[in-house]
Amino acid sequence: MEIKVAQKMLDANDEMARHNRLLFKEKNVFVINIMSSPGSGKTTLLEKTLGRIQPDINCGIIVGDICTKNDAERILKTGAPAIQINTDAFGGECHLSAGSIEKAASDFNLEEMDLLIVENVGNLVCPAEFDIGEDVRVVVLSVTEGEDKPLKYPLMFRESSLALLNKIDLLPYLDYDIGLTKKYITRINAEMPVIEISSKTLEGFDQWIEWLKNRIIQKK
Ligand SMILES: Nc1nc2c(ncn2[C@@H]2O[C@H](COP(=O)(O)OP(=O)(O)O)[C@@H](O)[C@H]2O)c(=O)[nH]1
Ligand SMILES: [Mg+2]
Repeated sequence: MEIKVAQKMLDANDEMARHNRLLFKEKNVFVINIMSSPGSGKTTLLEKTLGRIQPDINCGIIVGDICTKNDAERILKTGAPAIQINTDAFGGECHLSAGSIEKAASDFNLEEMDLLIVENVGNLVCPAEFDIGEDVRVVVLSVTEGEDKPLKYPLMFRESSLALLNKIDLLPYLDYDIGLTKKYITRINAEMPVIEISSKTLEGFDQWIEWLKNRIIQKK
């Protein structure tokens, strides 16, 4: 009985994700779903990325956390409109659902938007299970998390179009084998590009921004 209820929830989410995808296509908005464990640097990445692509690209940001408006407040300082979803109101869910994205997106002027970036709830498991109607998924993994996370949490790496290896400025202080991480990522998703970045020093950002702009152009 419980399995049936869970299946119903997933079906309803898929239906809403289809609706979102059609809406975003009609409005010509490119949508990225950014996922990672808490603290890997998603919000910092967004702050620095927005600094590089605005005002050429009109952006909107949806951020998900169980509690607090901290991330939306950080994003608003970049000048981009930001909406915070707190899943506390839905029992503290560990992911954003297609329904919550539909509701948040209705507060934006999608006609004037080129790029909608969703920072999902920090978690390497649940967000990968829920389609929100995005065009691409980007997984962020920081070098302080250990090399083996792609093997332990394969779904997120299998379902993503790009992996960003963040915090490479910290490599001199760590026993971390970046080659091994890349080997594990390739084992899970052989086609996926991996870009090494630092959201602190902006190393690797040229490559990341180029990837992003190319994907936006491809949709138009
Ligand atoms: N050294 C270093 N610290 C970073 C980098 N990116 C983020 N951080 C720090 O990591 C912590 C968590 O970052 P945050 O963006 O809030 O992560 P989120 O939970 O994934 O959104 C903060 O203290 C950031 O300053 C990076 O590239 N290098
Ligand atoms: Mg954050």
